[in-house]
Amino acid sequence: MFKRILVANRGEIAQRVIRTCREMGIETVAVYSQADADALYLRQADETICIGPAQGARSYLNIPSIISAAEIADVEAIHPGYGFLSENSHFAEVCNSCNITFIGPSPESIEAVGNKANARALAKQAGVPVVPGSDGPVGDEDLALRTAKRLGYPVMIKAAAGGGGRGMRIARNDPSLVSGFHAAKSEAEAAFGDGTVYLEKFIENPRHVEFQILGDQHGNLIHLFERDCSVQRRHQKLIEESPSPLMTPELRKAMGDAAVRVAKAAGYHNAGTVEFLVDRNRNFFFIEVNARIQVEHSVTELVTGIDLVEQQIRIASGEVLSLRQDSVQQVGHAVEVRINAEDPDRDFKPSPGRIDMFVPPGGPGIRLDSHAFSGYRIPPNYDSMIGKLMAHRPTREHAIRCLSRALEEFVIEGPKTTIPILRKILNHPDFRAGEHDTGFVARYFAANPPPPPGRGSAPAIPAASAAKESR
Ligand code: MV4
Repeated sequence: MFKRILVANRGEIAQRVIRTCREMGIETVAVYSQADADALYLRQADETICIGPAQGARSYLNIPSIISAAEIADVEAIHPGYGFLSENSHFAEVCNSCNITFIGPSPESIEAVGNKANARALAKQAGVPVVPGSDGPVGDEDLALRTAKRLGYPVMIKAAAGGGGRGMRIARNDPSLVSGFHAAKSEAEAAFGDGTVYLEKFIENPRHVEFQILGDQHGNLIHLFERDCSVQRRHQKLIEESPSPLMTPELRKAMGDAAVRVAKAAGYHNAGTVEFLVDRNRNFFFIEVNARIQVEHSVTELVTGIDLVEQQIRIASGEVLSLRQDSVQQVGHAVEVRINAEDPDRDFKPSPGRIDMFVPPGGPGIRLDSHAFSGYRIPPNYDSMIGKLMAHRPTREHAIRCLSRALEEFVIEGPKTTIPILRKILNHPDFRAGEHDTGFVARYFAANPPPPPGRGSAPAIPAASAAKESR
């Protein structure tokens, strides 16, 4: 087992990785940017190294800085967290060539699944249902038009190098297909340096269901059941839960087997996620693989009792997976909300700055993973998530009530947060019924438009209720 690990990330996930390392008796080296110098989780690390200025490109994405820190601090491995360098095959390769273990998949599997057209082909070969679509990349207008004719409109144009909603276009007729084809291509070329696109039939308002997988370096691969992430806004997840309310035992078995087949076809080791769309008739279709630990991994930890970061570290050190498929069980129901410093009344505009008061909730069934505290200054340079609040209870109904209660307890004064909108969604009849799909948040905001700028959200309020304003 490793003696010393460098954590190449910040915020919630840096703290999360440090916590598990400490429980495992592994020393940690935390790297930080100048903007994060005051972060409290740095105190839990055995050593801290500043790797550059605030801008991500010059710190958390700066490969030479991070590798230098790793060499100076003499670590054996690097945990990349999520985002930043976590799915960068070049970084994984550089780590390996410097004799530092990258705690993640091999560079080859990162590449195999990072190209979504390739991942789709792998899934198809493995006998896993994919969305009806093009046979590989679509190189020109003519092939795009012929493919769309075969599929029938509407279709989706997707960037092979994209994912998470970037570089996608919907087309409902020939002219919009032609313009969308070129738009998606140039957007992907500019964003990823790769303009490859492919086509899929557009599934209207699907559910987003993903399976957590774990594979070791010896060919053992299992799944840890599903998460439902259908409550999203512009491809940002707001709420995640496990189990999925739409799941049946038969569907779970079929999708879990499919997730394992896709990951095996990619020679995957590490923790990972296999994403599916599920349509109205409970047909499921593979869409992509995420080659990292995800933000929402913790709902899986709650229902399975398995520490996924610990598993990642054990797998990277070469251990044989100690878990078998039939020893993993889903117990109870876990729901997670992402607390972001954003203003839901201002189109989720980031709301960085000082947290004047931070009173975390607690009590039975609650887990809070957050690096924030009273007096913490949220830097404007990174994504705005300041924590994840989760409830784990015997039933979905109970978990939602528990989480709702905890959100009411939660006091964050200073920045605007997503807490008020999360409370409204948790109490919404469609969410309570588990009948929401990926169109739910858009429909909610269409029915409940935010107040116009300058009025409505900031009335003169009595001092007694002022403390509740950011809730
Ligand atoms: C789709 C789709 C409908 N049909 N593909 C968005 C993010 C990326 N992971 C895949 N996405 C979608 N792909 C086909 N063929 C609808 C979405 C989609 C979506 C998917 C999951 C969760 C939320 C979403 C919100 C809008 C669109």
